[in-house]
Amino acid sequence: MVALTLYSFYLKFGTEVIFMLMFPIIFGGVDSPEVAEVAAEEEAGDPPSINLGVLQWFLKSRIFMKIIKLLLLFILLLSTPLLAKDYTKKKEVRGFIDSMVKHYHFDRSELKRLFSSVTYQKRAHAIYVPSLRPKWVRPKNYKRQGSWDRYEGIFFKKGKVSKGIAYMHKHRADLSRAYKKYGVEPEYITAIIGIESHYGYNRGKYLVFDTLTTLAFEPNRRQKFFRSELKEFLLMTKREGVNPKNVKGSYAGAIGLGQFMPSNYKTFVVDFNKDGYKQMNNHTDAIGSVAHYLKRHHWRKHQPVATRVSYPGTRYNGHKTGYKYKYKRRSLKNIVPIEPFAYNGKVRLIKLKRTNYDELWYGTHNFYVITRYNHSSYYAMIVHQLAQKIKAGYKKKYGEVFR
Ligand SMILES: [Ca+2]
Repeated sequence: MVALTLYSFYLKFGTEVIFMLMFPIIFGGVDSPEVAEVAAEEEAGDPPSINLGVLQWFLKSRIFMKIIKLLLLFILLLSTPLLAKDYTKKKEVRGFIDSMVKHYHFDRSELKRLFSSVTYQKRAHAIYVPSLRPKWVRPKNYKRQGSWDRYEGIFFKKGKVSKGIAYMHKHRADLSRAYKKYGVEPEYITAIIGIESHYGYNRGKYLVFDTLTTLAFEPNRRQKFFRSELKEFLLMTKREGVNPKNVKGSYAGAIGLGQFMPSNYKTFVVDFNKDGYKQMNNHTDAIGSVAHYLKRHHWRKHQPVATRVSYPGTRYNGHKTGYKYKYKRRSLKNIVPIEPFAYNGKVRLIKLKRTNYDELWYGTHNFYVITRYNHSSYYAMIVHQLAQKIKAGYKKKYGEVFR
C-alpha cells in the first residue's frame, strides 16, 4: 500500500522529490535517539494485553519500522536506474561515441552502455550556469571581510599545517626523491597536495564520468573544453585499465591527491613508484607528479617564491597587481621588502585585500609557476604561505628540514 502510494507519487513528481522524502527514513532519520528510546522501552516491556494496544505496540515496534525501511529501500533500488539519464538519446553524444570508436578504437556497445546511464550532476553544471545556483542569502550576523581574509580562513582551517607536517614526515622518502629528481622543495609539494585534497582526505566523491558527461553535453560555455576532457578521461581509463565508472573526483572532474584534470594526466602524471600504473590516488605517484608538473613549468630550485613588502599608505592603488604583470625591482619606488630578499629577477606585485588595509607582496618566477597549477594569485599565495608554515613547523618538531 505504502509502496503503491509512493510509486504513484514518484510517477507524478519524479524521483528527486521521492528521494528527498525517503532519505531521512531510510538512512536513519526515524531512528532518532528519542524514537530509539521509545522503541527500546516498548521492546523491554510486555505488550499491552487489549487488542488495540497490540496494534499500537506493533506500529511503534522496531519490527514495523524495519518492514517500512525495507519496503522503502526496495522502491529506492527500483527507481535508481530511473534517476540516471540516457545520454545516448542526444545526437551529439552519438556523434562523440562514433568519433571515439573511429579514432581510438573504443568498443561501441561498451560506450553506449556507459552513456545510457549517467546521473546528471547539477552542482557541476551550476558552476558554469549561474541561474542553476541557489540564491545566496546574507547570514544575519554576516561580517564584511577583505577577500584575502575570507580566502585564508577557508584554507587555513582544519589543522592544515599540523596535518601537513605529519604528511611531510610520513612521505619524506618520496618527497626527498622527488626533490632530487625535479628540484621542487618538499614543503611546496606537500602544500599543493594539502590544498588540493587535504592530504588525500578529500579527493572528491563525484563520479568523474558523470560529471564530465554533464559538462560536455548540457548547455554551458565550456562544453568544448569538457568534451575534450571527457575524451582524455576515457583514453586515460583505457590506458590505465580502470573502469570509467569507478573513478571519483571533485565536482568539476579533477582527480586524485593533486586534483589533475584528465588532460593533464598523460603529460604530467608519472609512475613514481614504478608499478606500471600512473595513479593520482597513490601517494608516491602523486608526489612525483606534482613535482614533475612544476618542473615542466620551469620551477627553479633554491629560488624564493614570495616576500612581503611595505608601501606608503594602507590601500595599494599603484602599479597593476597580479601574477600577469612583472616589474624590475628598481622601477618600484617606495616598495621595500620587509625582510632581506636575495632575488634579482623581475617581480610581480601581489595585493591581498584585508578588511582594513592591503597587504603587498613580491611574487617571483616560482610564484608564477605555482599559478600554472591554478590560475590565481590567491591560490599561489596560499600554497606559498602553507609551505612556509609547514617548513617552520617541521623544523621545530624534527630539527632540520630534509632535502
Ligand atoms: Ca604507479
